[in-house]
Amino acid sequence: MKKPPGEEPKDALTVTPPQKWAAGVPAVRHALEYSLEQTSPGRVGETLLTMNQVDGIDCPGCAWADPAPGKRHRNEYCENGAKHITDEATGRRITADFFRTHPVSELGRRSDMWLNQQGRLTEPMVKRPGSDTYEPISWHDALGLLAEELTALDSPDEAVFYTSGRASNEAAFLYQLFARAFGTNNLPDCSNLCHESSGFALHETLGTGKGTVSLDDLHHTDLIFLVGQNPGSNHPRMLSALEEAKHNGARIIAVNPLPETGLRRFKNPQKARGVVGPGTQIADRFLHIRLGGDMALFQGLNRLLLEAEDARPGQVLDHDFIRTHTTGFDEFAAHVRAVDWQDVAAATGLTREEIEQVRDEVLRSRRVIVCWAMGITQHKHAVPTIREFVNFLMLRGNLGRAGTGACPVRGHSNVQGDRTVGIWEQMPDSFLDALQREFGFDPPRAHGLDSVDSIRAMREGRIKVFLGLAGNFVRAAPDSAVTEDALRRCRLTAQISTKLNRSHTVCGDTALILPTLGRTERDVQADGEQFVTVENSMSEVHTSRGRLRPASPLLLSEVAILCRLARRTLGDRVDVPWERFEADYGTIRDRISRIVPGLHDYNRRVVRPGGIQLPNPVNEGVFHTATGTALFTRNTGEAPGVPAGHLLLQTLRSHDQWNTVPYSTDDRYRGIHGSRRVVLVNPGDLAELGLTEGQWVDLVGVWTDDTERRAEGFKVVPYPSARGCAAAYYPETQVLVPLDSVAEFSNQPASKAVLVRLEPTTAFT
Ligand SMILES: Nc1nc2c(c(=O)[nH]1)N[C@H]1C(S)=C(S)[C@@H](COP(=O)(O)OP(=O)(O)OC[C@H]3O[C@@H](n4cnc5c(=O)[nH]c(N)nc54)[C@H](O)[C@@H]3O)O[C@H]1N2
Ligand SMILES: Nc1nc2c(c(=O)[nH]1)N[C@H]1C(S)=C(S)[C@@H](COP(=O)(O)OP(=O)(O)OC[C@H]3O[C@@H](n4cnc5c(=O)[nH]c(N)nc54)[C@H](O)[C@@H]3O)O[C@H]1N2
Ligand SMILES: [Mo]
Repeated sequence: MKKPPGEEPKDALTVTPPQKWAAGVPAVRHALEYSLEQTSPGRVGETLLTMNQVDGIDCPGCAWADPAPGKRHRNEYCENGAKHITDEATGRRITADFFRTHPVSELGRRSDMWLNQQGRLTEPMVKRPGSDTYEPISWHDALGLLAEELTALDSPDEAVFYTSGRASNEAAFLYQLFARAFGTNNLPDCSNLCHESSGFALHETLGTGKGTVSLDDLHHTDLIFLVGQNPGSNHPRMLSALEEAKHNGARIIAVNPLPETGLRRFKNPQKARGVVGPGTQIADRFLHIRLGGDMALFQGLNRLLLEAEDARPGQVLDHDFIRTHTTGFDEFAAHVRAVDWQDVAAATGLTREEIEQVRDEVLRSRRVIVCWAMGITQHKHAVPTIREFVNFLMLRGNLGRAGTGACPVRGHSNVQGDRTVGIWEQMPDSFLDALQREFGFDPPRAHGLDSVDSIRAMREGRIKVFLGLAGNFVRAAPDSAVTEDALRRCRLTAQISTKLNRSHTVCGDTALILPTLGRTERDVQADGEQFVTVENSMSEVHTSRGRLRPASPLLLSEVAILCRLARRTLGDRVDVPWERFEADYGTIRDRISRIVPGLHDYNRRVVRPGGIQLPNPVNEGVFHTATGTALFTRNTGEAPGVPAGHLLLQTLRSHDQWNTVPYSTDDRYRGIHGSRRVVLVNPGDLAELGLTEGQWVDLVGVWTDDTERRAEGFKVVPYPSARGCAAAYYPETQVLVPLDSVAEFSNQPASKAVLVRLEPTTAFT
């Protein structure tokens, strides 16, 4: 038998029962082990102790908010945050020699994990047309080459500028300024793949794309829904907030096809009871829902609430809120009253009694919060589902009051800030007008390409240059074969990166690696040491200051790279002081403060402990919608069907990875050790499909086109996932997600609902 493809070390799967509680002492031990493997004890201490402290480094992991300045722990980080930061602060280095001995074609056969493990990128590299090897190039020549390719385009719209949510506000602002001054709105970002559906639905119904909940709201509420989210692995510090909420009397309802460990019990390593005691039970109620069943669940719940109002008129709904702040109630109510219970049962896999019990919890709660993440946004009907959450919240006035609201839990540490400062292919005219006033050029008005449309355009040869600011576009995007082919059609692909990844191995005719400083590193420019600023999931903007010596003297900061590139490309075509911006990031923030509402007086306010809280109009009763009110909506859309012989597959994260970058082959909480090539299937489905535990299978995608999408060599693991619903890790399964399988309205890949067949493997013969 051949070894499974793309996996190092060799498959050595062991499966243990899923863990019953999250975090606790082992989490801290795992974090330190990983850290010490990567770098020295001194560097570990230096980074970890300033992490998420006032004037320290903002964790480059998730976007969860920090407690108020006086309430932070000495160690204000989680196991995974510690891993992310030491992954960047690693002592390992990639030099020009490395690329001499590893041609691009060979790197392309390595696993994502192996590529990341090689260490930090240290100098600019170029792969020339016809060559299979990266060779060193000076910064001057690298940026000159990129500028030349950009200026040679027939139209600025033949370039795309991708951003991943690690980029600071300063870098992101300059990036969009450069793209728009150059003449295009082609600014796809990771948000297109992440919370685009949330942004769309919230904008439409509430007039803002952001969540309305603060940490304080979460701490003091009566009922929290955790829908489509795995906080134990992906937002571990959220567990501390949930624990506090529980200690204050809140109840929690988790809705998930998987009984995730972090939803069960949390042992807080920062507290004595977490180290020695049984920890805190997180979810009081668990709804074992089918993939894509959430809209039906909330419609059923909304129907029950309307009927409760019929039974006790004036006592269930918040008529005052509905009258003063909303439109569309009657149409919505008529629609939801007609919801069919059989449809709800089929879509959710839940019984009516279970939903009635949830209704009773809701009726007992004066304050309710709904939290959600990728389990909601990455579905075909994501936008209507989130609109239904909004309907649900508004029925009882759970919006704009303390302890209530909508909480899309963001992924990347600054994904929200990047949007605030202009990374979006469809920024509103008010922003573009402000840009025009400030810098005197006329920004393009036509909407640009998002991530999925960028791939389509590349595939059709309409895009010639791809530039990535952070991230790993090739692995983050769906339909690997299609996306890789699309990228290879470009004349030039260039990546501003800290670590090696797959996107460096899928090259246009020419390819550039532009290595940059990470957040952990000291950033010294002409006017002295600089800091950057970022915005978390709760709209708090604060500083992040790195302390470590840069991984290489040849690294430039993202800001410096962008300023130099802009000067080389645009010359004096626009009146932007790029050199000043590079020397003193405060001058960038001055400009932002005049363009972005809420960031006025940016430099002075952001350095105060805790930073700036951006206002959320919803919490002031203001709705920037077409009607000036919040909207009730009527939502339709069938839950994804699962024909006999098939499974619906969700592609998700393990406990030990950061998005496209696996750190190990373990997923401790789910009891998976030694391999990521596993598919988790309900035991009942296994029996029905005639499959056995431990069997090797290929996952074969089923879509409306005739393209075969096959992910080879996965081991079957029986797992308590909802019936008909399987799970496997992203990005290994990226090859299965069809480019055209997207959420309606938001154009976000539906990577949590991929129809597959499981076939005996062809990989090892
Ligand atoms: N350690 C770590 N932290 C991270 C990341 C990471 O990779 N590693 N990534 C960051 C980023 S960018 C993001 S966006 C977030 C992602 O955070 P999550 O959204 O928690 O990430 P996923 O692993 O995609 O998990 C999706 C969860 O939704 C559930 N789910 C899937 N489909 C459905 C459904 O139809 N209905 C319901 N109710 N549940 C469903 C899955 O079972 C799973 O528990 O995490 C951020 N934090
Ligand atoms: N099938 C499937 N696909 C998905 C998802 C899914 O659940 N399933 N999730 C989607 C989601 S939610 C997201 S957010 C995207 C993630 O998509 P991306 O944000 O594009 O991917 P990451 O894996 O976070 O990018 C990691 C790379 O970023 C670079 N990097 C790290 N830090 C820095 C820095 O400070 N500066 C610079 N310049 N570079 C840096 C490193 O080179 C590293 O290799 O993937 C999406 N794709
Ligand atoms: Mo994300």
